[in-house]
Amino acid sequence: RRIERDLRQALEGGEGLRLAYQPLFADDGRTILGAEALLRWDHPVHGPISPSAFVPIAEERGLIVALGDFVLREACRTAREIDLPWIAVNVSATQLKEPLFPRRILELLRDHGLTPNRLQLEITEGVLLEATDSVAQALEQIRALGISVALDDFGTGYSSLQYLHRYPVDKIKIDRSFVLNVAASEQAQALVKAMVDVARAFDMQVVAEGVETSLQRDRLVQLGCGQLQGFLFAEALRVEDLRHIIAGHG
Ligand code: G
Ligand code: G
Ligand code: MN
Ligand code: NA
Repeated sequence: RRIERDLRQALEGGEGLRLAYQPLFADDGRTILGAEALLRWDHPVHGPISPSAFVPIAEERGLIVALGDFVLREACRTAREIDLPWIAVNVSATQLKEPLFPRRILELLRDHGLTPNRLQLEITEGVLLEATDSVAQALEQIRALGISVALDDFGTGYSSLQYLHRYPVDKIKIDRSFVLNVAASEQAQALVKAMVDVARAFDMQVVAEGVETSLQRDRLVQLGCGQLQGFLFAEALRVEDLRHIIAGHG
């Protein structure tokens, strides 16, 4: 496929691929706690292509490990460069299954002079759905190294509560489909509250993602979400823009 060839080329030449960084805020809505790295590809002909379109192709065509390595490298470089408290990186199941993955992460952290608490890995429930012993083992190793793991899109998968038991994580990110109605719907509020209660019981941090309005923010804070992410606060930014708002010139 043409996209595969172009992606290979982009990975080799380092052209067109870059990361954008969306900050996460404390529940005061002002303090920046860290940022999530989000992959962007500006295709020379087709323009911007979403990672939800090309990451699955990369998975299928055996490019995900190289692509993931690029993302981790760039993310670490930025965390160091602009002195971020931590950087969160999305990783796929294939990356986790790679036996050398934990070692590679350590190597990258060391190369960039970062302690393990400066890196967080985001996995989706889908990863746990098809989880094997090797995934469980990788997660265990990664957390033992002091790198924290967040469960992304929380609440959208199946029997998520089972998974928490079997695959402990440090943080859940409540999917934005719950956040969407949380200002108006009592049912949505009950669901968020239930997720916050579960998180407390498992000693996990809670992020609400996709926060777009101040009414949503107020309700989420009231329900106990300690971290907030969404367009209300900031979209995914270029490094220079993130550096700028961190420096307080927002
Ligand atoms: O940023 P955007 O909405 O385009 O992201 C679409 C999807 O792609 C999201 O689910 C996001 O988690 C995923 N994604 C973004 N960056 C990366 C990445 O570096 N690696 C992986 N595996 N997924 C990513
Ligand atoms: O699956 P994941 O949570 O990694 O997806 C991240 C994607 O969500 C990014 O592409 C980002 O652009 C998008 N996103 C971040 N904040 C918001 C928001 O407030 N509203 C909407 N609709 N999308 C958001
Ligand atoms: Mn994510
Ligand atoms: Na998400």
